[in-house]
Amino acid sequence: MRTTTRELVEKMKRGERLALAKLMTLVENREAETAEVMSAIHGIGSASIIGITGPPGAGKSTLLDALTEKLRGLGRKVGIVAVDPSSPFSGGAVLGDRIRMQKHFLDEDVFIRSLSARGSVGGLARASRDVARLLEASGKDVVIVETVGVGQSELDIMRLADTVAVVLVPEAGDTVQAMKAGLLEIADIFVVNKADRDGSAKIKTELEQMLHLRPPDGWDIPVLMTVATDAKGIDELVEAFDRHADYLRSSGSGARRGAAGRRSEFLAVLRDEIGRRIEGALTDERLGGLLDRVQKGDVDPYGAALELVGDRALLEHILAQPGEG
Ligand SMILES: Nc1nc2c(ncn2[C@@H]2O[C@H](COP(=O)(O)OP(=O)(O)OP(=O)(O)O)[C@@H](O)[C@H]2O)c(=O)[nH]1
Ligand SMILES: [Mg+2]
Repeated sequence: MRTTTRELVEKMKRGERLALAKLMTLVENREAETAEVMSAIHGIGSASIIGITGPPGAGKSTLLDALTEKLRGLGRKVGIVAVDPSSPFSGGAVLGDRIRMQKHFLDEDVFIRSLSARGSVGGLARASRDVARLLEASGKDVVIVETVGVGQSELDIMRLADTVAVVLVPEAGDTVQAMKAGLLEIADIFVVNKADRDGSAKIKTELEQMLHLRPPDGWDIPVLMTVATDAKGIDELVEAFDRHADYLRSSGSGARRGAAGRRSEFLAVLRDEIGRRIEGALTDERLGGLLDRVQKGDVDPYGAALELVGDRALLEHILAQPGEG
């Protein structure tokens, strides 16, 4: 690891916000040093990672704001990751969040980071998880990850969370849409926001009926009602998060999730690192020569790939690449 990066990690651990922000940028861009940084911060800190997702405009950001206020009142340090998988830019929604969260800007113990889909979706899910880890290592007690929308990418991102809250609103068809999108599978807590509007009792009943059909697994998914704009129902929400954290600890379910997460993380990093080394060797004579023959059509891509994995010397040579890229 470069000295500057090591220094950044040390500074971040001491609570320096600028160092934290720089490390986040490095990790978001998936720089070659990401693996070393993540390895260096392993096991540092202990935060509850909470995911908040749901359809656009459900009030997730407003809820997050009220939640942050409440958590700060309890003396907990809060990290926030606002992820927008649909936009390659730091777009409108995220900008809106920034403005909304302004009252927390002067609070040293709140750190807000926005991430957008610059690279692949898989890359975004990993960047989100790593950014959440950095926040944990910097001493946050709670890290909240908000995603916009209801697609596969949101589901992937939500996998990083210990507890997932799915936010719905009393609008026709919303429940059905959410179910189709697979939100029922990932929800640990349902929040019916905009409970000041008509139809919120109905959607709550609908959800509870649907949840009854699930086989019992030790955690009864609560359906809570909130009015985020008036900070109503926030105490109950925090209480539900704490109960779920207790459940994860006492049931062993948290440990199982952790093991499964570490497994897929390890495999993903391994693929990444090997991929980097291949990229690094592309300009090299031996792999380059094979690539050249593929490009000319002299060998078919499948055959060439199989030839490569059968060539131990070439494989070893590739794996010995520095892996910059
Ligand atoms: N009536 C009512 N309006 C609300 C409530 N919560 C949020 N809103 C309004 O709903 C709109 C959307 O709120 P956001 O917090 O931006 O929703 P979001 O889910 O973060 O939106 P995206 O990030 O764009 O998906 C805003 O105009 C809020 O003021 C609520 O409890 N009741
Ligand atoms: Mg939002």
